[in-house]
Amino acid sequence: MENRAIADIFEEVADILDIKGENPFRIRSYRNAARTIGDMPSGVAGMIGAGEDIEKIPGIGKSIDEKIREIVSTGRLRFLEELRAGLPRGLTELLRIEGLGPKKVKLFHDELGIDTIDKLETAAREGRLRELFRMGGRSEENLLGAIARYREGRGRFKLSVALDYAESIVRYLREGTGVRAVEPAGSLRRRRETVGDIDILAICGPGSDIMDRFARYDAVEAVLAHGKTRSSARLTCGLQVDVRVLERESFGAALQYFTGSKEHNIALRTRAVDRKLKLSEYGVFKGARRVAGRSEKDVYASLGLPLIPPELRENRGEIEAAAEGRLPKLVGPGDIRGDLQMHTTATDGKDTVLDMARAARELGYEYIAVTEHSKAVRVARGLDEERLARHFREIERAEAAAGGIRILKGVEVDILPDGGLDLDDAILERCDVVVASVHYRFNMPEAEMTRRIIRGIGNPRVHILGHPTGRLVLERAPYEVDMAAVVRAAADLGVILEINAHPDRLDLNDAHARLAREGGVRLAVNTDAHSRAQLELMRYGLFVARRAWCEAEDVVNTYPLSRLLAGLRR
Ligand code: DGT
Ligand code: CA
Ligand code: CA
Ligand code: ZN
Repeated sequence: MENRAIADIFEEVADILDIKGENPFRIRSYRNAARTIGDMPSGVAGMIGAGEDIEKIPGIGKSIDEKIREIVSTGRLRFLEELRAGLPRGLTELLRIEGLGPKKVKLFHDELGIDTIDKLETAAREGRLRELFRMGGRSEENLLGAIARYREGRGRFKLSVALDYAESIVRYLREGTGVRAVEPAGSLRRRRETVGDIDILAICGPGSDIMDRFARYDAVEAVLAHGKTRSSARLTCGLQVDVRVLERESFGAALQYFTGSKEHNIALRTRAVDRKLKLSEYGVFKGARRVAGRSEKDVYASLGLPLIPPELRENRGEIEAAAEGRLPKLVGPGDIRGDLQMHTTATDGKDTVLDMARAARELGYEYIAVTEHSKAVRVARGLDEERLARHFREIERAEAAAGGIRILKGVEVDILPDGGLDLDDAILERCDVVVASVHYRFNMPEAEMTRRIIRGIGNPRVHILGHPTGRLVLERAPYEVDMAAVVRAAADLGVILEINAHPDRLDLNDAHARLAREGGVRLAVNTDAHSRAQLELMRYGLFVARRAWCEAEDVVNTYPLSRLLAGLRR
């Protein structure tokens, strides 16, 4: 059982207790447990199996410990099932709508009998929320927007969630009898920011137990189809997984086909037809003769193309670029030399500067920038000028102690609603790296937000615009901002745009990052880590950069330190 599945269970418990108006202390203990487990680098189930005492972990007490054991051994939590039974089914779903917390959900339910999204939508359209709760018409409109976005994203999962499951299922299936190869395909392999389902392809010898093995996978909740060449199951988290068994001779063609995208496949098939060939999931055929199929490389080669990286397969010009020999040489993990946004115990991070530096050195980095929040972010105890100056001394001490890694003095300074910055120029001058970000007052009209951001990065002390649109994947819409205008301003000013690698943010998204790259703007892929473990989230930002056609040259944290520093000067 995955940590994430366990964390989700506790999160749902907390939500239901919250709607029921239970003791806040108790609710918080479930939320803390969910966060602790979700953030843990090793599997809780494995730790229990190895006889480790997880009750000692901060955030996990005796009662949570018992519940974890129940979940790990039975795959479910009776307590949650009892809670669910006592509540209309739609209520917890309402919580998934952006801007709706347990208090509002409870209120809507008690006062208006709203227990489904449809009922909520009708009430908002009829202006009944406005009447009852003195909400403005604008709030109702926002709510309708949030409902529409929820419906669009429903049934989709964040890449990070799907990838965790997919990687562990692939590992598990590879250990099966007579299993020769197992590869994930679909949107997951293209590294889209969300995926609808997980597609897995396999090659097996005679007498293989792969499908039975798949059905026994511990996070499988229901087997939807169980065949010799195709099975399908739903996991406890709701994700659907398809497994297909293929012949070795056509495996490359199937991998190509099931990786998609559909749009890429259609364009590729047209190219095949133009060359009097037929492309299908079984291979490339000239009449009845198969001319390619064993490997993807052969399939593309038979169409006169080099292998196109899965991240580019969206029919956004990649086939033409491949044909003309101008595919980008995509940036990869091996190119990264540092990380230019992270937080420590000085504000809302969990680890000290020294811990972060040591962990970064373990990753082979040459440098990091420690970028605490500024004072406007009160919930994170953001730093004022004086505390930041003192924090710089801690950075110097940590750099000396860590040995062999440069710790750049940074800050993530807030862009205030009027576009001013939250700290004096004098202290910003002393920073090696200034990231400027928006953290509150998101709901401004587009023109105003665009002005705010452009004025913010217009301060010549700013190097990087942090998480430029403020969106949270499947949870919060980007703020209304004219990205094309921001890109033009960044290009003029020589400001770097961030791809925030945190899998909940991925902000810029792939389309915006590509717009920036093509507009002559350089990018920084930063984890925004709030703990050592989160430094490893870099890969999700790199997926976005790759989907945006970025080469190492486009990403400043691939540069050696001296080049980076020279480039940061404005
Ligand atoms: P998802 O699961 O919604 O995130 O997106 P995909 O791309 O994984 O789509 P999925 O799972 O429906 O199908 C996997 C791949 O199979 C898809 O990327 C391309 C291929 N495929 C599916 N349906 C069609 C089709 O009607 N035509 C073509 N050419 N390819 C298809
Ligand atoms: Ca899929
Ligand atoms: Ca599928
Ligand atoms: Zn931030």
